[in-house]
Amino acid sequence: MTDPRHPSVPAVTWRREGPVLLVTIDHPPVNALGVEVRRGLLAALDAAQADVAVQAVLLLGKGRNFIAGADIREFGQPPQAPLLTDVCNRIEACPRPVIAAVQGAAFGGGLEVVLAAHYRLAVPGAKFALPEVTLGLLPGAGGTQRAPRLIGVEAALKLMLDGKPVAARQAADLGLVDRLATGTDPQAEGLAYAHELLAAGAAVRPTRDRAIAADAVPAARQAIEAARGSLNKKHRGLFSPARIVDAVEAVLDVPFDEGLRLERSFFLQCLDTPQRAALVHAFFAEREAAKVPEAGRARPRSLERIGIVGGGTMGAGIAVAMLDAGLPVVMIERDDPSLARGQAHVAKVYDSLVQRGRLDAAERDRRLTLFSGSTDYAALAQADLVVEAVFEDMAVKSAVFAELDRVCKPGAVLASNTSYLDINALAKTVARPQDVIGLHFFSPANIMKLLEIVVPEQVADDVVATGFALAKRLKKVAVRAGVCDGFIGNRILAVYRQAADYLLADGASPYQIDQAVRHFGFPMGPFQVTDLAGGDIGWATRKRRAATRDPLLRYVPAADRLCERGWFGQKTGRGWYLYPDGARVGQEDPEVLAIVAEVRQQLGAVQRTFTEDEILRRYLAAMINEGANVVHQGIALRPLDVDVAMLYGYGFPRHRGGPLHYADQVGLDKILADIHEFAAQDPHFWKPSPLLLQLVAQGRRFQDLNQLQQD
Ligand code: 3H9
Repeated sequence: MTDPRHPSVPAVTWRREGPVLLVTIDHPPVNALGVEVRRGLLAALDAAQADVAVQAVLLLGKGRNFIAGADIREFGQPPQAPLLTDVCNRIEACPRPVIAAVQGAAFGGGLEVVLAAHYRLAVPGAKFALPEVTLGLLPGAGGTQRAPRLIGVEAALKLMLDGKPVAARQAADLGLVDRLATGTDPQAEGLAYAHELLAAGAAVRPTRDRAIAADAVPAARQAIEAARGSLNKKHRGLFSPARIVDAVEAVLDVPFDEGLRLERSFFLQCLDTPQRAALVHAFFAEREAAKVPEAGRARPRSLERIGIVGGGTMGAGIAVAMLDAGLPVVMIERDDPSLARGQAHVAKVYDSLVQRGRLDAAERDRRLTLFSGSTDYAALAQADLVVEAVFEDMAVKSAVFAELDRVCKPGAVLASNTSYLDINALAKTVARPQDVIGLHFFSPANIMKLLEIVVPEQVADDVVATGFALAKRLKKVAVRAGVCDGFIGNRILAVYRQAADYLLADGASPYQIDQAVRHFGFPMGPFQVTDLAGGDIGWATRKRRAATRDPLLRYVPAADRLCERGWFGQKTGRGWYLYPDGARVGQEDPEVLAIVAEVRQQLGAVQRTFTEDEILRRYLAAMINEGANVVHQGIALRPLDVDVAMLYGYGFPRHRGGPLHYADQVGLDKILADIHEFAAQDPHFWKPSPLLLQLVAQGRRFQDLNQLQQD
């Protein structure tokens, strides 16, 4: 069976070694179970049965992973025979023992192959998962029926509903694997195990024949009810988790084959949902975002030592992110007390991880040995990359860059963490503008997944490639952004935040807006976000922009009125919401509503009521329209970069795929019609993006622009 990407190499090969048929899946990059692999596996099983000398079959995956799962690219296309579920049934029905020897990932359909085998072995580093739920699916090749039979209903539900990998040791404890090998070569370990099994006369052990013991049934039913009960809380608005629970319940109620039929019908239902399409889009978009022209043209520079200038919340968070990735960090501050504060910030982050049981104390101490500080820029002489994270002021940042220009070795990457300043201008202040780049981390920098890599005019390709390599090392999702005020994310945020202010001015309450946005799937609404981040931050930005504000645009000073009272949100105990006694969840505040009413009166805005749907249409149209502008102006390379930024930095619900994917699903003509409708009342704010107009005129979608030619 040949692989379409490498036509001369068969995706599955087999050869007999003594009594054991070694069946190897070799389908780069991750041995996904595409049609050629499925056909290859059937052919290998035929070969096993045709050869009387074969007494056992050993399944192996070549490369770093056993099998990453079904080929996600096939979803949404007409299914091609054989189905994976039939392949798994054939594996299970093989009259000779089938052994799976796993290294790296056995995920999704990969784990279903393992479950269908008769014996399972894991080498160190093997990991097992049923992550279909993260793609809006359920295990569709027998996983919902075999996993509960093998490891029990409760554990199987957890595996399927969390979608998270378990390591080899835990898999063995669960009963998911029979043998933990000590050696790392799956072929050698698998062969030894196969010989051992043959010597012991081990028989085939179809998982389908296992039954849930009668005395385990009440607990299993309880686990199912508990899972069902928690769906609303843990998987709100999602389709596939409920079907997972239904499919697992079938294990208790119907024979295996009937269970498989139910599983298949639930799988097809899931496959058909917009949620599945959105989650698969998110999966690929995250990976595509790293494919930028510069990284295609140049290799990253080496990164061994990191410098960070500034020990505030941001600098400390970035330091922790680097230390967590095993990169040594030198922190620079202007004087000893500031340095001590910066170091204390870093220590505090680690101490809280230890307190919450997320890290053990020895590991914290080990990471902190990589951390040092200085008030002398000379300590950065050997740094390969320095991130400046000082006060957002051009003069202050240029002064730092002058120092970096003086002390850093040739070829060091000089990065700024600015969130809106002009990096082109900053780069021009040094003698090596080709080394200057923006690395826009999001707070808390050690937690938030998004990293905007801001690419100034003169930056060298290999510096951009280094930014992406760093993101990968930090396990962050990187998005390339051009230089403009706010780059991709904050620029779009400014516009939809403004739409929220207009909704407020025209009659919607902040609480109603937040609720509508939460119901759409964001973890928080815009007013809650302000309270969490601190209202003073936005206030400072508004003051800075006051002089250049477009006089034709309405200005809603409600947030200013709160800030003037010192109501900055959670940290001051009140903002848009009340937080009595340090509460994390806010309460609605009648005084805020009174202030809002006063502001509305001053503005003379015509008051009306809004339904939740109307609120969302405006909020999202503003987001989508500015997203289109960002693509149109080349600030984002492709629509998918906007989606990734909003998914990983701004809480856009993943099951909706990002604002531009969502717009495609709704229909761009509908979005445009909304914008025209809103523009009738406020033409200065609601101006359709030229890209949106163009796409609608051409009958195209954002998705059509997602193919990027690497040059
Ligand atoms: C399933 O199995 C359904 C079944 O129950 C039922 C069926 C009936 N398919 O992540 P990486 C590509 S649902 C196609 O950067 P890593 C990926 O796009 C599936 N392509 O590598 C990238 O391509 P490119 C359940 C896939 O080393 C390249 O491989 N399984 C798939 O950081 C490298 O990927 C999952 O959800 C796939 N399944 O991580 C597992 N997987 O180079 C998804 C990867 O062109 N995969 N690609 O950009 C993973 O979690 C990670 O890829 C893995 C490796 C941990 C395996």
